[in-house]
Amino acid sequence: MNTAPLLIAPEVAAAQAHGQAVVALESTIIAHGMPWPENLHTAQAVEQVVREHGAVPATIALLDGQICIGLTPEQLQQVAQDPGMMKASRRDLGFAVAMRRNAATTVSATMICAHLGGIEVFVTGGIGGVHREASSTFDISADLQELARTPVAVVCAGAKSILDIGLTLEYLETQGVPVISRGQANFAAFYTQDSGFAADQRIDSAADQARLIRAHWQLGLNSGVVLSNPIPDADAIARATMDGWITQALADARAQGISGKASTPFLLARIKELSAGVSLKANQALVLHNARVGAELAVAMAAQR
Ligand code: PSU
Ligand code: MN
Repeated sequence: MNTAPLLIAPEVAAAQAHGQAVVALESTIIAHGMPWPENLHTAQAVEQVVREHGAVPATIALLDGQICIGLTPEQLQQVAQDPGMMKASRRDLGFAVAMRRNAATTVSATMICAHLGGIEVFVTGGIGGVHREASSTFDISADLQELARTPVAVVCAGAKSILDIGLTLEYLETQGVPVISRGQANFAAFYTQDSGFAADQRIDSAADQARLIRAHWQLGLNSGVVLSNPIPDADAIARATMDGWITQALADARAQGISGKASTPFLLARIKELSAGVSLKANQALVLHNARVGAELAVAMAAQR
């Protein structure tokens, strides 16, 4: 029985009642991953792309402690503009609900809320993962544990290249999380197409992706599934160029003592500065691409139900 304080938007509820495809979208990328006003424009464009490909978007955030599954245009703008939005992962949800806070949801929290709301497909930019130097900092994103325990398919452009992608994939393997790649055999690396590491399987067709995910869950393997979708060629940044900016941003973070949940937002913002905005453009392009692929997957999953 579900007693969570869920507020499912009428359009989302109607789609679910009719067995139509719904795609969950996260809000940390809006509140903490991109600057105003590009964050709002991107969030609006992502919802639009989901619609154009036959699914209903459900952007997820907490407003006054209520878990909103699907936001009005005004609420979307609030998430993009309110400097007081918390960044909520799994451990923060109870606090935000109890204290009636406004909170943006990370991949982990969005997976939880999507699952509570009966949504199977979720689109983000890039999942969190094992940070470089995690052996000393212990910084491993809560996204990975969530993927291990919550049955939602997460469409992403791989893991953010600020991370140790090899270790991130090892962690997902240990936790039994399938990592599917579309368009290429290798796992994607956010700003760049190729991480240099192989995914478990390459599956290009949405129908086949949907069948794999369904089979995984029908076996009672109640974990998430990662669908890696590389950034489009035209917007991809060369790995060598990227590596320079990442190295600099990581050094700056260390010098300024940035750690914990501030890490990822700091690094994304710093890389945007170092790249004179090129990385932000890439981030926008990859999330729009993920929106299309996620909508296609959700449509295929709905058709097979
Ligand atoms: N994808 C993006 N930008 C982001 C994120 C994903 O393009 O800002 C967010 C997601 O919410 C993800 C979070 O869960 O970054 C990872 O944060 P951390 O490393 O603190 O777990
Ligand atoms: Mn972290």
